[in-house]
Amino acid sequence: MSWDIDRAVTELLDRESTKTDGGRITDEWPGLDLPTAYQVQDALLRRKIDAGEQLVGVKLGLTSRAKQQRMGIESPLTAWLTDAMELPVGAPVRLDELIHPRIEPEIVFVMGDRLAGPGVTAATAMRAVRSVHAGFEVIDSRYRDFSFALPDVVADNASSSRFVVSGDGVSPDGLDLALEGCLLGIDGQVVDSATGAAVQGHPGEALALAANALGARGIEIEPGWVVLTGGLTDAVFLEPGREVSAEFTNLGTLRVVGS
Ligand code: 0L1
Ligand code: MG
Repeated sequence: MSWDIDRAVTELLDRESTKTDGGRITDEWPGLDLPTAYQVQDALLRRKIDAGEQLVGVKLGLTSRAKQQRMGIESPLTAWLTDAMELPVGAPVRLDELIHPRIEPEIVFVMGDRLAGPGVTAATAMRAVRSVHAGFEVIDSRYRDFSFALPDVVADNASSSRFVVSGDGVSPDGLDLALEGCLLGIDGQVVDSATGAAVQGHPGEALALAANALGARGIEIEPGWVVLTGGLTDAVFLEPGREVSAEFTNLGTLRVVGS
C-alpha cells in the first residue's frame, strides 16, 4: 500500500494510542518532504480536534544547541498543543499512557495579543506576550529510539505528548529572559543547567521564529495561546517514582513525578 498524508496520520495516531513505536516513515516514503510533513502535522491536529480536543497553542522544538546536537537535526520546528496534552501543576505523569517519555524544562509564554508573521522580530513578539511561566514538556516520539529525520519528527507533531505550565505567570516587563537561569534536577540532584539564551539567544527569538514560520503558512498566533519556546537543556527520561525539578531564577520551581 502506498503512503499518503492520511495513511501517515493514521499510522502515527495508531502508534500513540497503542503505545507502540515504529520505524521512520521516510524509510518507506522518501517523498515525505518538509512541506508535506507539515501537512501531515496539520491533518493530525484536525483528527484530534474531530475527536474533541481543542487547539490551545504552539510549541517550538529543537531551538537549543543541546537538543539539536542530541537529535542531529539543526532546524527548529513548530508543532501543535491541545488541551488533552496539558497536565495540572503537581499531577504525576502516567507512564503507562506513554511509550518512552522524556521531559525537558522550558520557558513558556501566554499570549496577550495576536502575532502574525512575516516580519516579526523578537522585540515585537515580546510586546504581544501577556505572561511568562516555568514549564515542562514531556516528549514521547512515536519512532523507535527517538530516531527520525526532520520530516518524520515534524509529521509526528514534534514528539509532543504532555506539558505543564506554572500557574503564577510573571510579566515580561523588566525580565531579562536571556539571563533567566534554570537548574534541572533529578531526585534532588542538579543534573543540568541553562539560561534562556540557550533558546535561540533569547526565547523571544523563538517566539518570533514561530510567528514567522506559521505566518508563511497563513496561520496567526492567537491571544490566549500557550507557546512552549523549546527545551533549555537536553531532555531526561521519566521513570516510575523519579522526581524531575526545574528551578528557575524568577519563574519559580516546577516538580513532576513519573507514576
Ligand atoms: O520539543 C522538542 O524539542 C522536541 C522536538 C522533537 C525532537 C525530540 O523528540 O526530541
Ligand atoms: Mg520541547
